Amino acid sequence: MIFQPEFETLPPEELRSLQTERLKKLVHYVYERVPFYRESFDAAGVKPDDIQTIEDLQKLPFTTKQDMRDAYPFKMFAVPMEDVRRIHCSSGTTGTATVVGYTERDLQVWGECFGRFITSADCGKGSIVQVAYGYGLFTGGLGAHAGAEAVGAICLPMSSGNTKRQVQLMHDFGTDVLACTPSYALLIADTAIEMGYNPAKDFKIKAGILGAEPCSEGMRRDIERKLGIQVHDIYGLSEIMGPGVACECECQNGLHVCEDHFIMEIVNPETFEPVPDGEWGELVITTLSKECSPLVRYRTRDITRIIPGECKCGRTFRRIDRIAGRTDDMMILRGVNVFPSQIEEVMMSFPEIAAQYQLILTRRGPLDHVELQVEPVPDFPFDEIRRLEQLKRDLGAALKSNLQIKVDVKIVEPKTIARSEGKAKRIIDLR
Ligand code: DLL
Repeated sequence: MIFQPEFETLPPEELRSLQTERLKKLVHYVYERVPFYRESFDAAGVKPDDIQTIEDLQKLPFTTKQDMRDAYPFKMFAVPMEDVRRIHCSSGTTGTATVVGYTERDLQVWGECFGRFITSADCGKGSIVQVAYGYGLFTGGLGAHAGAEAVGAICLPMSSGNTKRQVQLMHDFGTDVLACTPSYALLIADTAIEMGYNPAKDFKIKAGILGAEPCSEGMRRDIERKLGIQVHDIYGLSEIMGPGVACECECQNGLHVCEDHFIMEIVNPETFEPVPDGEWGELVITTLSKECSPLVRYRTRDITRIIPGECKCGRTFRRIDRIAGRTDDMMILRGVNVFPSQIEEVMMSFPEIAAQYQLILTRRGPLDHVELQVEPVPDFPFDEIRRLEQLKRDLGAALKSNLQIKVDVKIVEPKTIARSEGKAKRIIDLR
């Protein structure tokens, strides 16, 4: 099912011309209203009228997270405060928070974007959407909530936490779709099983709209099997719109970007030159319809690629691949670049290993040292030392042959790695 076919299935040339018109308006809009953009365009020697095509976008400088921090709190707002209806901001754990404002229209567009994703999970009026993303300054909860309302579904605003209650209501109310992080979905599934349920059989639930953190194919299949659902990977970031930027359709073959509202570019993260479709690089996003906090060429630091070709579902919005990781999370182990998600993928090919892990980074002399802590699945005989040692050796060997990295594997007792109700903390950096 498609929520807004008039946009989602626009022929590619019409979509490009819609983007071009919106882009031309946007550059005037930000130049006139946001001093940061006036200064950065002037410094680059570009006037709004120089932007006539999508390719002209490359004449403009990038916007970075630091630029947003420098504008703290409201200097990037393009509307007067009386037109702002909501403010969200990042947690600010790694520096000054980035602040994003929403007008009434921004909130409406956000709901419509998320509504498209609920519809692609074959839910709508009458469906129960259990929102187990955190509510608050984090965009997950309220973004999913707005999506449920936009399609006329029944919203169950659980927020994160209270896991047994999540399970109970999911069962008793007959939830159709769960919206939360993949690691929390797994915790909900495991908790349901511990409570004596077989959610795949006993529960009505059929879909999960899971995102905000990387999730390997192996972990996705684990969640799908345990809950008996189809998982749709959803991507977004608070600087742009929270969860409303891109989502997988029923084909599960890449995430359709809401291209009527965003222009995406993929650039080489070192040279910042555009890369051809199909090649991996950093995702850069320009917002086309945001009124309060528009952004031009925002460097997301997320690594993905454009998947060439059409999707069978009929949507014409182009797709990005599942996010491999953030440039900030990339580890360089003896010269080999690796993302935690790649380690997860290898790990998840072992049925004896549970989908919970942590990477502990330390320094040994001049070299980085990585310890991968994993848990066996609950029915693994943890006291059989020889089987445990064998599993450890096999996983170490698989990581070496697949990723060319040497990682110290430590198998810890089941249920000792901290579970997450929001985004899982995979890396503990003690360097
Ligand atoms: O995580 C917004 C969101 C909420 C997205 C709910 C999806 C669902 P931030 O907290 O600002 O916003 O974190 C954004 O999380 O730059 C990525 O690095 C990462 N991320 C988000 N979605 C995915 C995903 C929300 N599907 C940062 N796969 C982004 C991998 C993701 N990483």
